[in-house]
Amino acid sequence: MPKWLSRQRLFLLLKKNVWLLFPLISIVQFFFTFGEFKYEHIPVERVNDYLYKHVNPNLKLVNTKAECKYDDILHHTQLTQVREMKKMLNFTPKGIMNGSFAPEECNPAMSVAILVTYRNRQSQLDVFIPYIHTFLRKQNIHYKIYVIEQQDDKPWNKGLLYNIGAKQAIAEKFPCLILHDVDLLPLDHSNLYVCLNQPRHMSASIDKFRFVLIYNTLVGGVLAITSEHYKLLNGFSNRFLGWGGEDDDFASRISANKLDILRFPQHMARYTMLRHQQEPENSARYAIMLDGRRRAASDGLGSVAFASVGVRPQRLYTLITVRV
Ligand code: NGS
Repeated sequence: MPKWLSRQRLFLLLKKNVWLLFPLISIVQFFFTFGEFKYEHIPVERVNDYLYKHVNPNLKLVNTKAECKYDDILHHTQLTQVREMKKMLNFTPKGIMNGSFAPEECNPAMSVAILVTYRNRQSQLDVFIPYIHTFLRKQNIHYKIYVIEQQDDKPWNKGLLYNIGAKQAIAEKFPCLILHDVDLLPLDHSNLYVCLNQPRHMSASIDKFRFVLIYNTLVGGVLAITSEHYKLLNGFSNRFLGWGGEDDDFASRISANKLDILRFPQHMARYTMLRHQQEPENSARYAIMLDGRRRAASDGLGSVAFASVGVRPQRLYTLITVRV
């Protein structure tokens, strides 16, 4: 260190100018995470080659209508501003029944079940539901929203809730599942809510993390996966009780089955996260993850256990109540 910049001087300089610390920390942080901005993704021009074009056979298509188009949506990147978000909450539920919607002007090429795991966050659900309907109704897809609510005071079991939601959506013949946190809102119109022919991590760029992908195998937040792949992986482990780890365990199932994790470019994958209190952390999560691969065949979609499950269709979503 040069003489004129002794440790004491540096300390005094910072002490006098505490405000300097904030830009300094941001600059250092920016350079440390810079590489992560450029995560690997499929170019928007190639998305069409990856689309998993399957509709729910229960959806009645009309011969006289043309197939819906998706190119314009994919190429029309448009960021939702905070002031527009308020407008999106003020909507009329035209065309929505039991949480399901299909476009009228054309025949959708893709059907998607959106699975939202939930407990005790009414204020977030009140924002999420109108917002996501307003967002999705412009996407030319057939979709249905399921809210899977854990209705007891036992530790949060997100993996089990996803398995129960997936079973219901698969029984209703949905070919594609989007696993969705209730606190995440997509910001860019071009983030098409569909499956690709490999699992897609959709929430790669969240404002809470300054739009940086925090690690490459992250699949938590919002993930699109075909029902066939979900079954192949035997879904989620049912053994993660409390916050954390179940998504990382799912990522290891993805790689054990030699599937990829695809992503859209950063600007398309932007989300905002609603503030909330986290479920208590699962201190055993790292230990459970250790024998993840050995357990995968016996712990998952094929072995869900619960005290009771109820399915209650409502106008804006189908509620699946679970007591574990
Ligand atoms: C990791 C957790 C994941 C979680 C991710 C992001 O540390 O379950 O953070 O969490 N893994 C473990 O704890 C092993 S977030 O800040 O978005 O809630 O999804």
